[in-house]
Amino acid sequence: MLKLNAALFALVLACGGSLMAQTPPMGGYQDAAYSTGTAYGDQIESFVLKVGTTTLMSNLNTGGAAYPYNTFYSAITPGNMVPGSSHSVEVQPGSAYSQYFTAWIDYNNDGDFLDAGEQLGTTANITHPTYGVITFVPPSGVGGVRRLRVRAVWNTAGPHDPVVSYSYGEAEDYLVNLGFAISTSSPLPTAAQGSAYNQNIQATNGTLQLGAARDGNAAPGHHGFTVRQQPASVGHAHDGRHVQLQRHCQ
Ligand SMILES: [Ca+2]
Ligand SMILES: [Ca+2]
Repeated sequence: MLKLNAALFALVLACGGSLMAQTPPMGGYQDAAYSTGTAYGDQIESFVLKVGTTTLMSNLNTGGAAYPYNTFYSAITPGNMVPGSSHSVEVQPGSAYSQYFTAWIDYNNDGDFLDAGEQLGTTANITHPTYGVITFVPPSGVGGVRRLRVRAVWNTAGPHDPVVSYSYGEAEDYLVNLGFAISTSSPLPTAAQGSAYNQNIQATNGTLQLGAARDGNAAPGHHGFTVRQQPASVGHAHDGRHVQLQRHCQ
């Protein structure tokens, strides 16, 4: 096992098997409440998350969700953020009414958006079709999948509270990935008996845990890994590390 950072991800490699990234369960968040919500068109029309000018994830033209006016888009693949780099949450209000926006990320993964640094920022009153832009830099050393929330509030300047009830508006939650980004192909190729090969894995953050499955043969050393960590930032512009994994199947 090679620890790069806090234990939030587990990467499991099996001889001839597949490569998986496991994340902790994400749930238990108190909803962002509204009394009237989207009934008159106060809504988040479109959401985009960018690093620099590159779009990491987007959810466009969603209109306004019905009661309770908040939606957790858990099926959308989390955008792979780059800790230490400038990102932006960009949100467009519906055409009916202008909106103020505030966004958060639960960096410490404790089920709320109240800790220091978790409020990413707030916007002025934004009128369709303009996007409100909240720029922020996610900290290094977080690692893992995290909940992002953005909410629109009519006629009340931010920063807003992440959960208390406002009259008009809409909230949307997403998952974002502050863990390592795996640049290798998945599943791993199958090594022949007695052979070895190198597998390069790029980790931008978080923890890399390497384990060998024994596929029926419990003899010690039947499957083994040799892990070599190369210097940081080899061939890459961001703060990633290179880990070279050499797998032996005997
Ligand atoms: Ca919406
Ligand atoms: Ca928190």
